[in-house]
Amino acid sequence: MTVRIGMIGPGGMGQAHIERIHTVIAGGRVVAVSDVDPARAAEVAERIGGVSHLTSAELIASPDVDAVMICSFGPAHEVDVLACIAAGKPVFCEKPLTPTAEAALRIMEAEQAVGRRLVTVGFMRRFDASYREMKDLLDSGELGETLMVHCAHRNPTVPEMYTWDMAINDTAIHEVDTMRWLLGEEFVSVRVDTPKKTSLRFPHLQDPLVLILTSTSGVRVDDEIFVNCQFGYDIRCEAVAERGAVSLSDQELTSVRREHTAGNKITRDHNDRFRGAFVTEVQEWISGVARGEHTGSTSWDGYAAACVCDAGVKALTELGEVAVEMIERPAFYA
Ligand code: ISE
Repeated sequence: MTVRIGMIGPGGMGQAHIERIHTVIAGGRVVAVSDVDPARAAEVAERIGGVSHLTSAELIASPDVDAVMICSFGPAHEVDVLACIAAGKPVFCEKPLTPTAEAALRIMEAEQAVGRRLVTVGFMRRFDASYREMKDLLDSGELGETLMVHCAHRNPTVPEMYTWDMAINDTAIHEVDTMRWLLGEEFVSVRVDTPKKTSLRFPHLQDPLVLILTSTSGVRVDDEIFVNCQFGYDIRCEAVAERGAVSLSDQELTSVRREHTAGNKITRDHNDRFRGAFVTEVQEWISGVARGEHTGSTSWDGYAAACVCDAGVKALTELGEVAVEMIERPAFYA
């Protein structure tokens, strides 16, 4: 069976997904697209030999679409995810599921009302080979209890439309989700430290910043977010446990020695760094849809990450430690 996918918002991320679905991933095909810019939808549809719809509602309702991928701007996600749930269609929604926890709660309620897990959230780091190896080692218990995790998330630059809160709810949200998954725990509080600002980008941003997260068992995670670091897309993570420490390895497989230097390349962006993770993530989703099974992160994961980010955004404006407010996990998402 070929899963016929409708894509909403085929911008940079969406087109990268189309490319991998049509070249390296098996069992799916993007057959329809819609976009706020109808000219872009028409252009992408023509390129892939698909259909362009004038609205996302029309695409979701189409009998020729089995499952939907949402790659539009975060604030536009809720209405389309709810329409997919109402239509009973599996939906892969890029992160963030919604920009606020309140909106994610509405999605969870709708999904529970239909009684079937339909929503997968695009948290691709869970599919990255190095993070998976790190998790296997920590879960094995060989190193004892995890005590601290040091993370860094550096982007070369961001555009001017990147608002001050996005450092947390668009960028740090990756570590929030990955650390929840790695530790198997929720976070109870967030603090944001604000170091000296870089002079190399827009003054409206607090860049860099450091998030300090505390988990239910007291594990301390520090996360440096530096979105104008200039030199590359640099993702670092080291978990420190009672009997050892484990970190992500270098991002490129080879190291070159020449002209009195030795080193490896640093990736340029998330598509470059997480290429393999994206392929595994989307392949597992398509194969799951074909088998009628849910795979990947759930709406609960989208909600829980949004709760932590809401607290982080508050901590950035209020300074000091902010408690994470979260409902109890419904049995439906156990
Ligand atoms: C972007 O939306 C992503 O998801 C990237 O992975 C992240 O590095 C970047 O900061 C975000 O803006």
